Amino acid sequence: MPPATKLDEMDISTGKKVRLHRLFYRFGPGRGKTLLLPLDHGVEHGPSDFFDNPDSVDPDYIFKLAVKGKYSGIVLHVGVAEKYFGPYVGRVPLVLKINGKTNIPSDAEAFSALDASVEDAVRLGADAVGYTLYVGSPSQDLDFIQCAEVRRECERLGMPLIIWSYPRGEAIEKKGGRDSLYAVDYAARLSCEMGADVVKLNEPEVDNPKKSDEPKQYSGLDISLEEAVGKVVRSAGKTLVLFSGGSKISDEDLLAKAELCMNAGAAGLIFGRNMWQRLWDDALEITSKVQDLMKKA
Ligand code: FBP
Repeated sequence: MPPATKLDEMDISTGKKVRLHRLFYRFGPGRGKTLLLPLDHGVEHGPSDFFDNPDSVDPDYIFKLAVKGKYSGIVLHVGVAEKYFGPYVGRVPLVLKINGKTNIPSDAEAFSALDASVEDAVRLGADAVGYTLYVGSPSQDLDFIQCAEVRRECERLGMPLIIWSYPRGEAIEKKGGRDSLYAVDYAARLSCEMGADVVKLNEPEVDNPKKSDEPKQYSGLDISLEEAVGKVVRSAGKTLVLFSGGSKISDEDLLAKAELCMNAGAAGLIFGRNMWQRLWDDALEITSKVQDLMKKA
């Protein structure tokens, strides 16, 4: 597998480098790897995600986990950042998620509207902004325009842009599904084309049933999961790739996923529900195991 892109190889402004340095070297596993703890689920899924571990409804609890677990950063929407970040300044970096949507309507025309700005991120002392781009959605034209405005603001203010690159909508379902290699590979490449410094992807599936409209280059592929993950990392080019955890899975499966992604060239992991849906001691234990394997990768 190709070595992951290093910060020094990225042609980015000094402001972006300073901030990415905190996320990839100063906090968390370091040595160019990042481990982020997202808490944007109150927007994306609503409070139902907090039922498994009732303590997790309190953002202060997630902050304590982020600090004690030595995460590289915590990902929040503006309201939670404004109300809870103060006591934790300097103890864990902030990534401000600046767009979002609820899961109440269907994903057919998925579009994530801005609820904050890059200037809010600067004001709050964030080290990056997060932006969700719905790849292949009928609303992607609007999304491209909104994303381009955010990118320009990021350039102006020296703020790294992390794109959550999510294939969504009926068209992608016909062409293999949102987690197919075709979809995730496209999402990886698109994030680079759109100017992301970092992209967050879901792990591609390699054993999903073939769909009739799937492009032939992908329907004929017979590759392992590790090769598929390596392929999407290459498609992202100099955009650093993070993989997400998804819904809660066993310790064994989560560690295997983390190891496979890191070995395939990922620059990091963004694991939310798999961490804070576990009770405190279990969450710290799995965090430390993930950190150990990231340090070795
Ligand atoms: P998880 O590790 O909990 O999956 O969090 C990563 C993340 O990208 C969150 O930032 C976001 O809220 C969530 O996944 C979206 O998940 P889904 O695609 O299942 O709606």
